[in-house]
Amino acid sequence: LIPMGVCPSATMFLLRDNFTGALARSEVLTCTPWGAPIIWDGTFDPDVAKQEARQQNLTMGLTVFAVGRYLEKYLERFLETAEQHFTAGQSVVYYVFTERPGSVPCVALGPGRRLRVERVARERRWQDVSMARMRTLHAAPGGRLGREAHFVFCMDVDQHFSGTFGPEALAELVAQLHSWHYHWPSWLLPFERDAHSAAAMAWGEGDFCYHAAVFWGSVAALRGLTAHCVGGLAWDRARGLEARWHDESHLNKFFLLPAKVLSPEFCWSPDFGPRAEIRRPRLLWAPKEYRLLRD
Ligand code: 2GW
Ligand code: MN
Repeated sequence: LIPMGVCPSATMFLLRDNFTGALARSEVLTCTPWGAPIIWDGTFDPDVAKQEARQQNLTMGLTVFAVGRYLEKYLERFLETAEQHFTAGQSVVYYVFTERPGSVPCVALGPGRRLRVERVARERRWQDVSMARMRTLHAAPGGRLGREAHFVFCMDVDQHFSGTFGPEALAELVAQLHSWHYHWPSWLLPFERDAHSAAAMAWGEGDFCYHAAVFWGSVAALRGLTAHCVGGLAWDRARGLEARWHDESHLNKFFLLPAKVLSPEFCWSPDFGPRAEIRRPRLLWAPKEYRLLRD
């Protein structure tokens, strides 16, 4: 487990975010050293969050890339389970980026929910497929997404929803604790250490490792994030470098002090087995089939 920390602004965020049971999770860290809440199951009232989002009449964008074999393999289940669990009852626009718009499965959508398909080029190397997402996401607010969505969730497609994923997760910019590493000491975290890379983290820098399979925020905040990552990726490429975890390394460099952090319950792998602190997983990773898919 992550050691318990002292949170200077605990009372403040209890009041501000209507936390009902933060003390019920005294066994886990519910606040970062810089005062940002870490959202665990039981530390928020889902109804309050839902009501607030409805009152503000927010539209959520959800972007997902399904290129090459990932389209047939993952997209349908991702969308079907999103319809069941992702901000139910609210206005949602899915943006599916693929090189084969005609092959996107027809998924029945609830009222107020739309799906848009955007064409992207297929990169040759898989590392480029993943990294090119940052460029596409950076350009996206210039199109329909910028006019339609207030908040944008960016997700990997090789996962599916297994529990309510909703407004409790909203904030200007949110990072997901990586469920591989949340209980590791920070010096072991797999940050980029090559000082020549734009994603390089100095020893002692970076308290947590964040997962690029889910990040989100306001459209404006995401423009800042994607600009940073696009710039970092270009910097590295110009020097013949590629960060250890590609776009994820640059995301971690950007996310030194995120305003809100989600517990690993929100993006969990069933392969880890049951753990006392993981109560209700919200997104589950598909089994990694790297050998099969990366050739
Ligand atoms: C990527 C790697 C190897 C083979 C295929 C692909 C691939 C990815 C692809 O053929 N088609 C495709 O649409 N993608 C998209 O990129 C898809 O949305 C997928 O979920 C995403 C990231 O690739 P993924 O899920 O295979 O990589 P992970 O789960 O190991 O991801 C983490 O690390 C990546 C960088 O290495 C990214 O930062 C990712 O966001 C992280 O979760
Ligand atoms: Mn993935």
